[in-house]
Amino acid sequence: MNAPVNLKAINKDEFTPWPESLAAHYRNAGIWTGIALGNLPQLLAERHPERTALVDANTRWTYAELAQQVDRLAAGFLQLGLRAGDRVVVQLPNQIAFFTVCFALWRLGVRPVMALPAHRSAEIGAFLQQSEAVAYIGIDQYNGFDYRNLIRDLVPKTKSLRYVIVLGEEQEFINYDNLFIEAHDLPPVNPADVALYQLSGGTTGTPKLIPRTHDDYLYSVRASAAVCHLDQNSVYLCVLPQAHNFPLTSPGTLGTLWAGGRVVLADSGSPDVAFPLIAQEGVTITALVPPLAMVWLEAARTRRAELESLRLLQVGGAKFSEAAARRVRPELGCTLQQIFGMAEGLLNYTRLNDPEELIVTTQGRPLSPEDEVLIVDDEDQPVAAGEVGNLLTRGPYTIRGYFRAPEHNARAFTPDGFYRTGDRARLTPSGHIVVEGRSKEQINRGGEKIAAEEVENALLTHPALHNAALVAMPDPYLGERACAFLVAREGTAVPTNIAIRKHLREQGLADYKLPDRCVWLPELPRTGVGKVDKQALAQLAAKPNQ
Ligand code: OOB
Repeated sequence: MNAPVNLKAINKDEFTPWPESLAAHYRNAGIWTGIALGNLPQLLAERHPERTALVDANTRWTYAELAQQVDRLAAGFLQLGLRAGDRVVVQLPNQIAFFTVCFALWRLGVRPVMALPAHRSAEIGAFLQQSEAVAYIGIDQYNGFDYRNLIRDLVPKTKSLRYVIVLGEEQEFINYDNLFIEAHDLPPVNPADVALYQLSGGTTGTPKLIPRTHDDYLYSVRASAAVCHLDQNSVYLCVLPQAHNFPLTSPGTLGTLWAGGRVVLADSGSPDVAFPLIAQEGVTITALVPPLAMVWLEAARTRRAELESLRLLQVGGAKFSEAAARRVRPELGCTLQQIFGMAEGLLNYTRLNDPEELIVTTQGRPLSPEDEVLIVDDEDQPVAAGEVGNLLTRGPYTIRGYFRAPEHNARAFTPDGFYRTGDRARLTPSGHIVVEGRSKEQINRGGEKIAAEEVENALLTHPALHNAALVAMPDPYLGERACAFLVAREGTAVPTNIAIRKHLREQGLADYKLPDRCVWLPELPRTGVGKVDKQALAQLAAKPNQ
């Protein structure tokens, strides 16, 4: 297929490689196959050209059509000026174009940064800056939001940006449809090199980019497809934002394509949209975050007949309560699979034939026999078997470092390459993981991750604020919501909560990061060493509104 490429010719500033002996082992054992992601459409089209690969609201494409369109767009990207190693921020809703774009970029060795439609100028600006992106690919409007305005404001602030490509009405930007030209041969891409950047849920002021290689990403996709028994008859419904690692790789859309199945894209997970699609397309598998799964359980009371074809419901991204998990099989008539994963790598799945008790009480076990999982105390010493501790991991698809973040990397990884997940967990005798909480300063709002520091920094730009701390408060529907504790500057009028939210929006923060509740205090509680006492604040936040 491809001429051999020099595996050593990788720019090591771009990511922290696995130790060479381990990389050799992964290659020899066939874990890393040496297939670049951009070659998948051609490879799959050779296997089953006429089968339907992708379906969205407007279009149905066979594998042959996908391969052809990807080749034509790749030629267009090349003619435009995109080159291997370039980085491109991609922000597209659940439509086929996302796959055409990503595969075409991968075909050239160009690396997409996987932004979500919910991101606003603060996030997109940070991704563009950090990645020194040469291009942004977005849509004209979606869900009442005009992405051209977002990028228009960022163009003058982003020196590296040369191309803005827009689906739909392009205005002064480059029209996406016009980029498709006659396909031609393209040089091979190094499969050991970075393919894309996923986004970290974050704990710090700026979101971190997660470099994933072709080899490691495809391994996680292939192994996930196998764990979920995907085959040509699988029909995967994607309702979560498709650039997120869960619906993209676990096994998600890419896993379904790998297995030769059919991917159905929807732009909403509401039962009114998703249930008729399940019935029409004969959907066999889908993935939800816990709050959405709760909505489906309620809707299924009267609409179960529409779910007839559904075999597997995956739930992950945040902890699914045991009580809700127990309802899935009897009320939806399908198998539940809990999945505990992270964009940095490690994926844990309950297996389809696990005893029901393990499926409803654990978050699964590691995908790969090569995954290493440790539960340690705060001194990195192993805890006694079955005890709760900090979860560390390393393996063939877990990163060894974030993109250009040496100081953060020194904290986020152990000297021997384990990633500190920031999750607190315990192991069952069967090796399944039960997530018991978190040590990282992050709020998990129904699967959407909020880095406390990022929001605190944005809050502190308000002229009336002296201090701010963001903590999680328990919520029956989302699991957690964000509560901001605020201290007003002396002598200033205390702003209204609406004014605070407006200020954060003006800072360009995505809506899901805005605090659900603001509490004003004369000062923030401190720990013995003088740090803000977030535990005390979390306890305060857990009390009902006074
Ligand atoms: C997935 O990825 P991220 O990067 O958005 O978030 C990762 C974090 C984990 O470290 C953990 O704190 C939390 O999300 N999490 C869960 C969980 N699944 C994820 N916490 C409790 N129970 C679960 N089942 O969220 C993600 C990536 C790939 C597949 C699935 C989820």
